[in-house]
Parts: sequence; C-alpha cells; structure tokens
Amino acid sequence: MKIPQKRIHKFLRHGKKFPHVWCPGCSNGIVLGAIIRAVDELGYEKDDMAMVSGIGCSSRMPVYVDFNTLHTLHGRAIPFATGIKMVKPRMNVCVVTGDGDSSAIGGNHLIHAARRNIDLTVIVINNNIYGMTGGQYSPTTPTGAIATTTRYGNLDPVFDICKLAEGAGATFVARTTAYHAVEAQSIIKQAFEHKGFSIVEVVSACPVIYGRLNKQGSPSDMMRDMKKRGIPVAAYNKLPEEEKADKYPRGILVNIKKPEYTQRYAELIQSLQPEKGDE
Ligand SMILES: Cc1ncc(C[n+]2csc(CCOP(=O)(O)OP(=O)(O)O)c2C)c(N)n1
Ligand code: SF4
Repeated sequence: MKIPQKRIHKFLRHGKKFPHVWCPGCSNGIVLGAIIRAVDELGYEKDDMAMVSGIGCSSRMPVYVDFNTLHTLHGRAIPFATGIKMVKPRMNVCVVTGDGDSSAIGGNHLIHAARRNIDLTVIVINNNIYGMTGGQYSPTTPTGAIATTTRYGNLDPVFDICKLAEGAGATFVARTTAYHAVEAQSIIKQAFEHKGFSIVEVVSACPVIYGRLNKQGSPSDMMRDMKKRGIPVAAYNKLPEEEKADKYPRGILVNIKKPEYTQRYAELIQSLQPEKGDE
C-alpha cells in the first residue's frame, strides 16, 4: 500500500539532511513549518522557490528544504538573494535570517534592499540573541537583558526591525510570533504574494541560551510570553502609552504599492534597445 505523502514532507530533504541541529523547544521549526505551508498553499513548485540564508541557527533552514537553496556568509544573504532575483526575476526568492544576521552584520544590506523595493521576502527569526555562537547580544537584545557579552545587563537601546525596514522604504512590513503559527503562515503567504520588498519579523524563542540566561522558564513559558505581549496592531494602537511598554504590535504594519526594482531594471534595458533602423 502506498503511504500518502504528508504535504509538509514534499518540501523537506528527508533522508538527506535530518535530523536537524535545532535544540528542543527552539522556534525555528515552527517558522519552517509556517513557510512551507505558505508555499504549498500558494501552489509554488519547488523549483520556483529559492531560499537564501547567511549563518546562524535560524540561517540553517535552507539546508532542510528541497528548494533552490544558498547557505552563504554571515550577514550576506540579501546580496546573494538580490543576485538571484536580478537574473531570474520570476523566481520567488526568500531570505531566512536571524536578528544578528539581518540587523547587525547584515544591517546595511537590509536597508538598501528595502530602499530599492526589490521583490524579496525577508523572514527575520528574532530570538533576541546570537544563538549559534553561544549567546552574544544582538541589536534586538532587550536593554537590561543578560547575554554572554552583557553579563551585568545590556546597556544598548533596541532596534525595532519593523520600524527600521519601514523607514528604509520596505513596502510590506509585518510582525508575528512563533506562538501565533497560523497567523505566521498567513502573513508569510501575503508577503510572498507582495510585489516588492517584504519583511516579516517572527518573534521567536531560544530557550536554551537566551531563555536560560534570562530565567525565562520553559519553552512553553516563553511561548506564553509571546501570547501575552504580542498584541494585534489595531488593539495595540488603542492602548494607553504606559501599557504599551512591555508589549509589541503584531500583524501587517505596512502594505503599500511602489514600482518594483527588477521591473524597473527590465524597463530601463528595454528603453535602451536600438530602434529598428538605428546604426
Ligand atoms: C563574518 C562572520 N562573523 C561572525 C561569524 C560568527 N557567527 C556565526 S552565526 C553568528 C550569530 C548568529 O546570530 P543570529 O543571526 O541572531 O542567528 P541565531 O543563531 O540566533 O538564529 C555569528 C556572530 C561568522 N560566521 N562570520
Ligand atoms: S541555540 Fe537557541 S536558537 Fe539555536 S537551536 Fe538552540 S534554542 Fe534554537
């Protein structure tokens, strides 16, 4: 008897790259599930998809999916993804990145891709720390939090990745959490459909490093925290200022139309073609 293939298995490199490296309780697997369900719902073929990453626990994701994949250099996923999109504009190109990969070493690439409005979807798995290298602080580590490089509490103010992307010109900006997995799937799907630069921040848990250093409890305690603090954007905007302090808006924060970069590039090339009869 033929065993029906689970749709999630269609997109994974089963028998080749598993078991995965992620710790029990890590949110990365939830985000992977949300991405491939979104791809499946959109009816994309595996070969229509390219997933690109830098280096980090989250950035290991392309290893596990049976798309066109590139696992590149720390912070440099967006330039590689830009290259793919420029050469193959019809391909659906997504970048999976960590908060360190995207907003520290890769921060410059993020803002310029957003500024150009190139049709990439960037999924930032924000676990507030450098997980892979043992817990150094990142630009999203909360002020006062403990990391291996901020043993007495982080002094730095925090980057809001969504505001950063919006300020740089991103035309689709959203935030969700690993707790809200169904919402994450729907938002990622909409981001893939958006024509232009889209970014989805998925607030995530690293229970083994960030969670332990900051006494956050079990992985399920960290999920409950996302449930409590991630507030739908319309409800968040109505909260009194003092109640906003320990909460964050989730949902689609920006969704506007602007000319897309590869389209403009193709039009420019077209406009430079010699007219019939020109020397
Ligand atoms: C040029 C360079 N600098 C530093 C590193 C070391 N390094 C690898 S992953 C990483 C941080 C990963 O953190 P993040 O992007 O937040 O992902 P996470 O592991 O938390 O998912 C660092 C500093 C590297 N591989 N290359
Ligand atoms: S170290 Fe943290 S981010 Fe990395 S796999 Fe483990 S739980 Fe996930």
